[in-house]
Amino acid sequence: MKTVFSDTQLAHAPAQEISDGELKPAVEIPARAEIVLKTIRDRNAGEILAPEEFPIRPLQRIHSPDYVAFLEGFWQKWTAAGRTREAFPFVWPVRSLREDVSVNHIDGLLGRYSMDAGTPVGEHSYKAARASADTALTAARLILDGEKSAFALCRPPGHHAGFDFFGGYCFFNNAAIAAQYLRDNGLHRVAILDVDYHHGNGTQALFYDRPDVLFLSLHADPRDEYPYFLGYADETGEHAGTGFTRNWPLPLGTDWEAYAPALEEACRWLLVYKPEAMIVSLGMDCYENDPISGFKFKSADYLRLGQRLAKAGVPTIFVMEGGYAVDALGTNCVNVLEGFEG
Ligand code: Q9C
Ligand code: ZN
Repeated sequence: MKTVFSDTQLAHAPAQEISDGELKPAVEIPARAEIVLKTIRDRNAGEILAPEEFPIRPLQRIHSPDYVAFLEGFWQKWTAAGRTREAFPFVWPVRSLREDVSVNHIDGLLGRYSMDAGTPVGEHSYKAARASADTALTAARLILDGEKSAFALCRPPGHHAGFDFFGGYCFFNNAAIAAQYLRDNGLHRVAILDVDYHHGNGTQALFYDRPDVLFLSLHADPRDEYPYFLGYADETGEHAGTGFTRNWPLPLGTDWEAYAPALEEACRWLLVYKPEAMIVSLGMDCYENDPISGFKFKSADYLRLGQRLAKAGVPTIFVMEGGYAVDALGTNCVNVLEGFEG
C-alpha cells in the first residue's frame, strides 16, 4: 500500500498542552509521524510519496473561508498582540453569548473558532495542517486513479475539526476533505468508518444531513470521555441524512472481544450501503497503553482490525487520526495496513 506524507506536517510541534489543570508535555507531536514512517520503512510496507500541493478549493468545500483565513493569519495577529508562545483559547460563545458578532481581538477569535483549550496553536500549525490535508487529498487521488488502498499519514489529525472550528488536536478535517473530494470527482456514495478512540464529532456534524456520505463511528462512551457533547447512539442523522450516521459508544475498558461485535454491526451497515470507496479514520488510541485513553487493545488486535476491514472489499483510504503511545504507534498502525493487505 502506498503511503502519503510530507515533512511540512512536522512543522506543527506543540511543546505543551493544557490537561488536568496544568501545562503538560504535548502528546500530539511530530515523533508520532516519525515512528510510523520508520516502521513502514523497516517492515517494507510500501512506497512513501510526497503529497501534491492542492489549491484551497477542496479544503473550502468542507471549511468556511473565514475559518481558513483565521488560521492562515493567526500567528501574525497573535505576535502583533505581543504574544510569543503557542496559543490556547479560553473563552467561547456558548449559550446566551453571540457567535454572529465579528470581534477584533485575537482572544475572541480564538474562542470563536475553537471547541476546546486542549489544542495548542503555533507559528507553523496552519502550514502543517494544510500539508496534512494535502496528504489526505493525494491519497484520495490515488484511489480515484485506481489504487485499491492508500495510507494518508495525516498529522495533525482531523476528525474533531468542524466547519469553522479546531479542537482535539485537529485543524482541518482530513477525512472529510478526502470524502468530499471523492464526491466531487465522480463517486456517488462514500463511507467514513471512524475507529479512533474518541468520537469524530467534526466529521459527523459535517455530513449529518447528507445521505451521500455514510458516517459510522466506534468510540469511548462520550458520557465518560472527550468530546463529551456528541457521539451518542441516538444520533442517526437528520433531514436527507436521516439513517446515514451510526454511533457505537463503548464503555471504558473495552477490549477487542467487546469491540468486535460492534465492528461487525458497522460492517453490516457498510455492506447494505455499498459505498464506492471507504475512508477509515484510523486512530490507534484504543491501545491498552495509550496515555490519554481507556480501551484495552493489544498490538495484535490491530492486525485483526486490518483483516476485518479488508473483508468489506471496498477501495479504502486510511487517514491517520489519534494514537499517543508513541513507542507502539508504528507497530499498531502498520499492523492495520498489513492486516488489510493480507
Ligand atoms: N487529559 C484525537 O485523538 N483531550 N484527539 C485530552 C487529556 C483531548 C484527541 C485530555 C483528546 C483529543 C485526534
Ligand atoms: Zn482520538
